[in-house]
Amino acid sequence: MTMSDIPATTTQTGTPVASDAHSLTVGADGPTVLHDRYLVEKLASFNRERVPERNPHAKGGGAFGTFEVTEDVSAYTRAAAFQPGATSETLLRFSSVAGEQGSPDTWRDVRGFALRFYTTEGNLDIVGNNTPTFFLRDAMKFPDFIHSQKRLGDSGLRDADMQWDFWTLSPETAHQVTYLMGDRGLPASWRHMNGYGSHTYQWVNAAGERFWVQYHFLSAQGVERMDAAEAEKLAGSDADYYRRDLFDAIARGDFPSWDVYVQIMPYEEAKAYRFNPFDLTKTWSKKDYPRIKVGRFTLNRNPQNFFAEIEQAAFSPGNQVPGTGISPDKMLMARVFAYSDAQRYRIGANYNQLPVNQPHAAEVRNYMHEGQMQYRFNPVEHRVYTPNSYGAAGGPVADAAAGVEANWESDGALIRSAATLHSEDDDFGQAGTLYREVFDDAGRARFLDTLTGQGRSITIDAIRERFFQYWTNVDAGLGEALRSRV
Ligand code: HDE
Repeated sequence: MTMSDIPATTTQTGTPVASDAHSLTVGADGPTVLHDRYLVEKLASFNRERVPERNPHAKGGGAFGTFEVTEDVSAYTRAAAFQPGATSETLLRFSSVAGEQGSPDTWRDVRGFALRFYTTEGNLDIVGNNTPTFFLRDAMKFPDFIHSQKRLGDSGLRDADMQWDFWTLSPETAHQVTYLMGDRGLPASWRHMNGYGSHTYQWVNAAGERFWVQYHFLSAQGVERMDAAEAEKLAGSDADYYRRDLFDAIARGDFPSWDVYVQIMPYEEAKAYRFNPFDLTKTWSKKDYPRIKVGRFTLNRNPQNFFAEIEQAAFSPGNQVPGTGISPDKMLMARVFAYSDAQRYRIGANYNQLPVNQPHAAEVRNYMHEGQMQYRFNPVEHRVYTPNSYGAAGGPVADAAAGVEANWESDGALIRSAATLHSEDDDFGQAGTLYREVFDDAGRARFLDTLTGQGRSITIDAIRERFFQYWTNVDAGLGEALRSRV
């Protein structure tokens, strides 16, 4: 039988190979020869299939879509992607934080919500979570925090003692831990959760006026939770439950969407706001700064290749565009360094040349070149340096008017300090409000059950005592209830 209608397998350099199954040997049972170049190439390629997984946010999934601006927010930003009627291609990657690549989707965790807009002014990445806050307010603590969520040095096991040891010694975690132990820690699916930029960012309008901004992405599917018992069952029976749910929904044409809102704070109001508006452990009151609608994005295209398009997707909060930018949030400033650094290690120096990471609606023009796996290159007449005297043919010239950057005034001595100047800055206040005023009775009951289980899993008395004190600081009644139940 001839198989000539099926194309022949080839080597990586395009030469047809004689067998998919048999190595070249000396006689039927003789030694395998080293010059079987196809066998060697196949095994070598296999050995190099994995890149280092993200540390954290290793387990995830994602899809592409379209963002459309339905309102007029041009008074606040000049970014082309946010002008009335503008549309941009988007990429959204969801993830869990602590688990590794193969870990069950339905373990309780905060969920990553990494959103990219491929805009005509370059890629804009808002790398957020399904919570509007975070555990910390200084990047110096981040590696320790993630270590405490991951695994013990000796046994390689996850460990409640180390999680609660870290949390209870770091009171600024209380607000986010309240979110985590509440219903947000177990969403019904990725489609049924909101996303948040979490940090304060800056917008700049065409007149150069500056605003502080918080992004909210509200699920059009509604926010739904999963029962703890169901989550535990799924963790065993369908570890990829969220990944499957998203992929299947898009494959059947049931496209999930999110409404994009912002809270806008006039630039000058930051100084006197009752909370430090750049403190990532806090939210801004929606009474003070109501949500303003911007538009909607819909996920309508599954990846064709998970590794190339999702595993190698390289987000960075530093990817901002003219009219958007970062703020003096210490965490955000550190993230601008950390993400690109992680990608250079994880994927390689030229990671931004990969199809998923290169801009799709803008051009790249600069004098950076070469390095491992260079793929893109400049037109032949470009100089390899700037300044040069060759005019437009010689290559690009930076333009201060085009490259509008977020900015703010800052002054002071170099210090290492937690000091803050805002009247209501504390660690437990907003956590208490979340528990008492945002959770409903049923949500509070579930929260108490979850914390009871957590408290019982602590094996060291001093840590358990701090656990009681931590929750007493959030709410005295809650602390008492836990003392009697754990
Ligand atoms: Fe991340 N974070 N992070 N993080 N994070 C990473 O980036 C980091 C923080 C978030 O789907 C890493 O490529 C530091 C806040 C998401 O690809 C790493 C600090 C928020 C994702 C990293 C933070 C996040 C990451 C892992 C403290 C929400 C997945 C490898 C200053 C507002 C993105 C990588 C994706 C991933 C560092 C804090 C969300 C190591 C240093 C706050 C959604 O670079």
